[in-house]
Amino acid sequence: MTSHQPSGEETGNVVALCGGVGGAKLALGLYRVLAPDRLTVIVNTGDDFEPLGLHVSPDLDTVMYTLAGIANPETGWGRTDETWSFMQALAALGGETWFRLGDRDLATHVERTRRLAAGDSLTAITDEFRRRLGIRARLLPMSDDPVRTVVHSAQGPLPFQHYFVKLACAPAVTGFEFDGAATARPNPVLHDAIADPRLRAIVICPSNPYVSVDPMLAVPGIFEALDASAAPIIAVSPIVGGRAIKGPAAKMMAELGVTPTPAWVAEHYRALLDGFVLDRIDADMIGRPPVPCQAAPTVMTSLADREVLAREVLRFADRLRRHDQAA
Ligand code: FO1
Repeated sequence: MTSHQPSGEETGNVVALCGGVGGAKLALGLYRVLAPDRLTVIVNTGDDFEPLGLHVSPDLDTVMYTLAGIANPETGWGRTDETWSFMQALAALGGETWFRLGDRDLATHVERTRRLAAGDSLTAITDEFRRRLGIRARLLPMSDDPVRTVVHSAQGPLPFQHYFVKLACAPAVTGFEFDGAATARPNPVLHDAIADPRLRAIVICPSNPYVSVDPMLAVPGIFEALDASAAPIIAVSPIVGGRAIKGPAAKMMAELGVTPTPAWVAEHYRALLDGFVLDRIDADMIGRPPVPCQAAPTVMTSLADREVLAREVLRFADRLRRHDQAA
């Protein structure tokens, strides 16, 4: 197990908005280059669902396990050194096993479900889990209220995990809906984190714009809080060379009649952005998005790649702020 600790050389507070596996890589880079307790990660909970009566928060757990150094390196989700006795026993009984819960991972869902039933908030439970796992960053579910992403598709409306895992993203998408978002309240400490006058940057991680970032922006008050922040807001493109680094983002774009390019992603976030980071292989597109752009190595294979990108994003934020102050 690689234990991750903040190294302390980068100063200032940073807020990151993040979905699952792809975004968690940059969140880890930021975590490692910043001083302890400087990073706040706001995480999508639109993917949450209740298989087998358990409350599973896939993106929260992916970020939590990643920062704790216990993420499964092969899948990116779930825990390392996992065993599958529970799933095997469940299969033998004819139970539903398309969504695979490992034995160690199960403990997270059982304890979360128990505490939610006892009246604790998802924020309080997540905070205790991260503290017990030794994580010195704040992990904030976007809301304590239930929001559920529904994928509209050629097969009709599908709950997110049904589309993503059970059907392996095969149905062509026609749109998205975030059930519950309209009446959901933002995480109770999110506003203070974003309004922090010492905030160095707000980073939209290279997550899926449609199903990881849009559910967060659909919660009333989150877009407005971001928009009002004095800190530079920078998004990192999840599209590199016309393909998604991870997951179905490019496939979804094509099905919705959009050419998957970094420029489209920048345009999608345009109302919020101060800067946009695209991969070096897309450097010829600099100037196309209507915001200042920076080319950087965005494909994060190694731990060093995550740190390099995190530093590049912070330097870019600093340049944008200086430019803003000089203007
Ligand atoms: N993704 C899969 O593709 N198959 C699984 O069986 C699966 C199980 C699973 C269990 C716990 C968890 O926290 C995540 C899990 N994921 C699984 C990943 C997850 O559903 C998706 O990666 C995200 O929702 C998309 O960000």
